[in-house]
Amino acid sequence: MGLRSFARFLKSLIILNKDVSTSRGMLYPRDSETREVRSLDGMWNFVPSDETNPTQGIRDQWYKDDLNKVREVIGMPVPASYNDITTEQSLRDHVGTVWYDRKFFVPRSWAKDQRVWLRFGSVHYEAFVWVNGELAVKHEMGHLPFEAEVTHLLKYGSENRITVMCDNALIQTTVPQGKISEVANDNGVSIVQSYSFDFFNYAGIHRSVHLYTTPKTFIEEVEINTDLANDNSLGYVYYTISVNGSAANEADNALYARVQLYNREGEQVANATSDAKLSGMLQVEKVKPWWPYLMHPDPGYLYELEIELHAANEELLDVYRLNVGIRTLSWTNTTFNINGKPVYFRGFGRHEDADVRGKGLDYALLTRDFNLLRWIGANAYRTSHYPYSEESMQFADRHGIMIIDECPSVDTENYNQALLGKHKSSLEQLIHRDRNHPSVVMWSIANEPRTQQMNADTYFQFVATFTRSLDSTRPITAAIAVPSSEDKAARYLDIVSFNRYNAWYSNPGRLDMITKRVIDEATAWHKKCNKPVIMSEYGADTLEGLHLQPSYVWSEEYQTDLFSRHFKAFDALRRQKWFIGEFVWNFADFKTAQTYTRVAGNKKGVFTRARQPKAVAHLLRKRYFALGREMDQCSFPDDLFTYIAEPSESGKHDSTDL
Ligand code: BDP
Repeated sequence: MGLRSFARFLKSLIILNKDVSTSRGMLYPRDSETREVRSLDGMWNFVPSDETNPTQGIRDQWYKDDLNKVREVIGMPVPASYNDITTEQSLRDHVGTVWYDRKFFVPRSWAKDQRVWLRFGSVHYEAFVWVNGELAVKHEMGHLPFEAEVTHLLKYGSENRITVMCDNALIQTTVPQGKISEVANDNGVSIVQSYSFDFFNYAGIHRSVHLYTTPKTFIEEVEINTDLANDNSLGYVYYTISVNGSAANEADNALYARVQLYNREGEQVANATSDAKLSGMLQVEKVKPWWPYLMHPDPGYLYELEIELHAANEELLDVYRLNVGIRTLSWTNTTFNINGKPVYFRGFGRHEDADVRGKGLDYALLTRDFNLLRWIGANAYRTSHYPYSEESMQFADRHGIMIIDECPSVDTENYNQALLGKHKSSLEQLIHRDRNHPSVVMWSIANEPRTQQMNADTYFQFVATFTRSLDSTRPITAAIAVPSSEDKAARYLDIVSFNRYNAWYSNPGRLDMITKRVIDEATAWHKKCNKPVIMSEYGADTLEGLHLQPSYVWSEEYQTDLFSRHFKAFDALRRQKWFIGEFVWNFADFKTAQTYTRVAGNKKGVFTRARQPKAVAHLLRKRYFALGREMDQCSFPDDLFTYIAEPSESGKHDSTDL
């Protein structure tokens, strides 16, 4: 790129910096005295488009009537990815648009004095939604919610139809990026989606669909910030409320909010009346701060905030409740602190992934996963490589699991203006959705971006500055795999995370080439950036049940030995103080695109895809609890150590040796 075109590139980035549209509303749907919520989850009708004619349904207006009148439909569960539900390869690998529809009734009572909203937890990747044949909303970006008011589109006291067109195509200006090409096959040509990221491009209506009502004038946004004082015995909850509705616009009708905070026992611990701008502060005596799991005997403490919106004449307009955890975050160039106490992350990279349902929300799986996180003594995970469900964020709040919240930018390359706009939009939507979760302690702005490339410097400067402008209360990181000597982006981060597969992708089988390399690379990052450092990925593919002694790649023994060599490096690094966390890749085995390096997917899980432990899980559990005890004096679970033999006086070997 010449100097002039580089200047042009820079200028266009600056212009685009102002160009990101801002999310509105989308509070998690909850019922209350003034709101009703109805789920549209269940069985929908489904039909894929022809891959060679993806826009046919739009041209032929399939949304104007029932889908089963235009094509033969099949049943499709919502929420779920559609890919693995049938036995057809053509649907598993389908590229382009698919259509869903279903009918539902809206009660007559909903016609009176209120608004109705239609909300999707996520549709991957792009969605068009019609209600009774009229366009209700369009949205681009997987893994993030969107909604629209549908009051005027509904038929009250009668049957309605909702139609969704979902497009899974990824190109160079989508987040994440992909490529679509036509390739010759035995019968002609086929459309092929390719992508460099290492997880299956599951698609469909991945999370719940809700209809919900609000009053005409209602609480549209709530923003919470918290603080602690006096040795953490006094808590502060700062709130800002935004209202949507005509009553808010009448000059003589100054609205106000009555805000009450309840503890876990349901007792009121603070209350306040807002100022005219609908903001204010609650002060909590003898506060119970939100602490991560194992950092405190009562982790994940949540209060309930009840917000009542009133008109000047005292009339109660709207009620909304949400959970609040009171905690502080701070960071330096060597530490990351919660409530003033340094944190050491013991975590995982993960995926939303399961047999049959793909990336579809599943409460049973979510509950099992959190039980496993607690069992193994982890205190954190990164939402690699996209935002996880809102329900999972609520679980993390309640269990005290710290979240590094990642936007869907993965393997970012070929930097261009359109991409930057969407990348920033993904962060805007993510931060808007997750800013009130105490579990969210860091934003990850990308995974393994190609930060050695031309323009990576300017591009990530913009992304980081934009992210900070939306939330300055949390540090920013990115998981980088480029060597520190070649990277151009880490200097814009607050905390440097790096991914490295010693003795796997580099020097496979060489367990003797791990410990020093990990120490050297972490040290190089700290020397270069003078920031806290995390190892955000390390691991080895491991076929459950494969045992080979001496350990050999793909065996359970190899995964165990490889982890142990990393632990040694982490312990040497911990002594340096600026090394603040270790994240295994991956929590569980997961599906990927088909390649000869993957056996039915990526097998780097500590747990199998069915969420059962591999041998290494027992080792990792001992380490994570040992770290918890060393740093935060947590107690050990009764079954952490298996009885082997009476310890002899000379060779005493028990849990205290850890
Ligand atoms: C890392 C990626 C992750 C992959 C992992 C692997 O961040 O998405 O799954 O490698 O290859 O580079 O297992």
